[in-house]
Amino acid sequence: MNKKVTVGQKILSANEKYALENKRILAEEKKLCLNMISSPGSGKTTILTRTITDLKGKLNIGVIEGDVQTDLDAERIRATQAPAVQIETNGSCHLSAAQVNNALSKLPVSELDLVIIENVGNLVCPSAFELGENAKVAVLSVAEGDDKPIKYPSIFSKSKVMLISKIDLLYAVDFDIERAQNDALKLNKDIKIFPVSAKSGEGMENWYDWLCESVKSVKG
Ligand SMILES: Nc1nc2c(ncn2[C@@H]2O[C@H](COP(=O)(O)OP(=O)(O)OP(=O)(O)O)[C@@H](O)[C@H]2O)c(=O)[nH]1
Ligand SMILES: [Mg+2]
Repeated sequence: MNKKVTVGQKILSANEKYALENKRILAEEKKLCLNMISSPGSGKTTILTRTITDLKGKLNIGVIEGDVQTDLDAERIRATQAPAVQIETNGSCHLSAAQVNNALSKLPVSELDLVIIENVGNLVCPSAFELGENAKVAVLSVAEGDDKPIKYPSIFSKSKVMLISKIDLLYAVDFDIERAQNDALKLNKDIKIFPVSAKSGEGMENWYDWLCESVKSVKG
């Protein structure tokens, strides 16, 4: 007679195993790790280069760059003197935890205060793959439209922070900040929302304060 045995333990996917391993490495070193997710071109790398430059002497930031092709973004980060590792996914629309595990081994993690992962530009796929981060940061530029939180709810539901970027362009586009904020808060009542412009610098201080506080709370 065939017996059915129920195993009361979740079988982890390869991605989940690597994500747990990344979490363990980062927790052991007491480093904050953020996973930045958005559509292509919302301004992720520009926000990172300005953040690294403005927080020089306050926070040491290392970056893992994910792109389908090229190491252009890692080069932009290295131009600020911060360490960066480029992952080219060669077609995949998101980073995997295994790729991040490999990139972490190439970063001087012990010398950093935080690691920021810039995921492949895509508002859908990256939200489904944990990388071992402490928090996801969604970026939505005003040029993309204020309906994006309700059209692509997964990433806004799972993120701790939403940066509304390129607010210097508000004069040129019909983007209702209040609507985008309210829709994101309906999906995720705890999400912190910071309207910013990496070009003019407007609003960036609020993002920096959140970063410094979060680094402090992970260091304990
Ligand atoms: N006006 C304005 N333009 C910006 C701002 N931030 C970025 N940009 C421009 O937006 C374009 C895309 O910026 P990136 O920083 O490369 O965007 P990204 O999200 O890293 O792009 P991918 O990595 O390709 O997904 C560039 O031409 C930037 O100069 C901003 O705050 N204001
Ligand atoms: Mg980029």
